[in-house]
Amino acid sequence: MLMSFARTALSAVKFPLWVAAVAGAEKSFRKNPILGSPTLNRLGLHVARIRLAAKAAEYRRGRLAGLLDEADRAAFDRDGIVVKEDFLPPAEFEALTAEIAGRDLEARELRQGQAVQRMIPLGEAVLAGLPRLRAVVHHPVLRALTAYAASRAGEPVFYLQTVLSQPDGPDDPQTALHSDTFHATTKGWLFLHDVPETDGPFVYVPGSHRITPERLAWEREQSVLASSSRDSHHAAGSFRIAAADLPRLGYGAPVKVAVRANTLVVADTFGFHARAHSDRASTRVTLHTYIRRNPFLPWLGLDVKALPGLKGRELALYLWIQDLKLRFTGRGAPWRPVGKVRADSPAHV
Ligand SMILES: O=C(O)CCC(=O)C(=O)O
Ligand SMILES: [Fe+2]
Repeated sequence: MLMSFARTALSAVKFPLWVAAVAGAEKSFRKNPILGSPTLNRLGLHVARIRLAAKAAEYRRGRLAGLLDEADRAAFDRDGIVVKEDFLPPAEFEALTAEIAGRDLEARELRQGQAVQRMIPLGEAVLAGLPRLRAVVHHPVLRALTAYAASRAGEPVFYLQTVLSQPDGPDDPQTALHSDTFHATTKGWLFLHDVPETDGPFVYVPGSHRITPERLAWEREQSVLASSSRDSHHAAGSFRIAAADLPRLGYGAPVKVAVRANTLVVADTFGFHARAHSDRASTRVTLHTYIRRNPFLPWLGLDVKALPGLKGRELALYLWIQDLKLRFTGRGAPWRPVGKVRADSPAHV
């Protein structure tokens, strides 16, 4: 009785937050009972959010288009992904990899199935000691591409990302084809060495960033069922899809983006993508970037995260909050600090 009263009282407090979240980037069908409501989604809540966010993204991209090379823009609009080989001049790329090699840097690790992801956050203090890397982080072509792909002019997050994959073991959830969220958003990688098809490259379904009537019908079906899905990622709003269902949505087959060192890949991860299963033990080191912000706002800038004091600290702030949460509630903070390590060292968790 007391418990049920406490639950009702808590829901009353949370209710306005759930409603407010509908107007933001919140995507979990399980955590937010409004977003997860089968009735509201049958009535079209999820599909309305997709449509509205897509309209807003199209409008914002229109205003960012001038920043980009015309060929890159056309490739992105068509495919949802841009692959730029030989991104840096060879001498600059060599100097970049030499700068990173042998450096011990403060890292975190997360195990997901047979894969371990390492993150070396690149805040201003770390970048001050890595001038070559700092120059890439501020590279105008990389900035323009990620901004256009994300349909945002805001400050991206950067970290050195290492993916350590094993061929056996429970499945890494990233190897299932999925869309990260319901709106345009970007992830980018500058590959610091070759990643052949056998070593767990990025996989993308070209054109799946575009909404087709069939995609919307599929999204509606998923949204009605998502809150009770047994797949926690699906329920959290990163919809999984079987490759066999892609043609029904008007999309082609997934493509493995095997790359040579010094290739930049920028994708809209509303489009379906995955990390290919690695056929052998492999270590994939990249400069990784992403931008995620409120998908409905029409303006490009006005990003609180670009304010002095917050600029470049989004990731540090996120990790700090996660650590606090772990300390006080015993939950959260899946990213374990592992001290200062080399980007290509073996896993610690
Ligand atoms: O690491 C990859 O190749 C893709 C992983 C992924 O799905 C993601 O980062 O959203
Ligand atoms: Fe993803």
